[in-house]
Amino acid sequence: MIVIHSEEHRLQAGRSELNDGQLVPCYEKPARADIVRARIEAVGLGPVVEPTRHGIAPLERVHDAGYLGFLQTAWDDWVAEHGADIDALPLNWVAPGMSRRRVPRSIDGRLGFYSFDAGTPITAGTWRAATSAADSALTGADRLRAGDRSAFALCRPPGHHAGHAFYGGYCFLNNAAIAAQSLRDGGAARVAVLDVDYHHGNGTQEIFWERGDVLFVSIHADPADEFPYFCGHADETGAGAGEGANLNLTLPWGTDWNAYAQALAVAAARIREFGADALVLSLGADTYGGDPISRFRLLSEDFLRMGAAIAGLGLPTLFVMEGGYAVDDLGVNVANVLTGFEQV
Ligand code: OKS
Ligand code: ZN
Repeated sequence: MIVIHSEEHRLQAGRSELNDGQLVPCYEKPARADIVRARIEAVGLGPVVEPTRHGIAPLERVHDAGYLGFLQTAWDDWVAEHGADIDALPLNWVAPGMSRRRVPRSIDGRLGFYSFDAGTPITAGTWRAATSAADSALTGADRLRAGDRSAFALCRPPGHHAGHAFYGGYCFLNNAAIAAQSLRDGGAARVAVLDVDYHHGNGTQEIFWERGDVLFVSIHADPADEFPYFCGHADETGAGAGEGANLNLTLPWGTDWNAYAQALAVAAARIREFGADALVLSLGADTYGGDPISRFRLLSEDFLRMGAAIAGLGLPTLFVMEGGYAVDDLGVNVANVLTGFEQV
């Protein structure tokens, strides 16, 4: 399978995130993509190619124009206010009852307006890195349209927490949603997005919430216990034309392959029933037992089984990289999904 990857990912290299009451080094760091690329080359998965530039139009199909404008100038606005020595992190958010009608003028206000956590620093290279990742996903969608059975967009920064007009959870542009919309615009009548990252893909859910043409299925840690906390519950099923086209499968801390495989079978059955023409797979490997910020217990060999189960759907499949922070084992775990898929 072809792998799409840009070196520009390393322009996103935040210094620190707020975690457990402390500023700690960012878990979402360039070494993640480097080790995945190295493993993919070692196992000879397929050629690694640069993304082609797709410009702003396909981003605007999914994201708010005002939000995209904010992201493009946020770093310069931050530097003008605070200097270039510190990454931009938000500190204030709206609570229920506060007005969200006006976009604040101040950069600090706008960081809070367009975000939902303090774990996602904006840096000098954030916009370029994020657009390179979106371009990788879009180039992967192009490959499916050209007839490839599968493609892997090795995206960094990740995307599934980014919504129509917000960032957070290390995500700025929703690479998977942008690719899914691109497949729709390219002629696929129905597209399924399956999110196997440990965390709920709240951004993807929000973007397709009222859409009956894009099915979103996510298998993740119960948000009662886990980030992003405020959505991802089983009773969130979509609205309007999208009623029933959103499926959240929540699992408890400590979940192993046995329980995970059962949820994956339920997800697969729903995707089959939906009758998708193409599948976008949000591929996080933070379900791994060794992940430093997550609490499932998958083993490296389980990711081979995951890939095989996904292949069983028989759909043109675009894999889009999301989370996974056990860096030493991340290459093996991600490559295992892809080789497990190819072996079917
Ligand atoms: C607090 C930790 C925030 C967890 C972000 C999870 C990112 C992720 N700073 N999403 O899939 O892996
Ligand atoms: Zn995750």
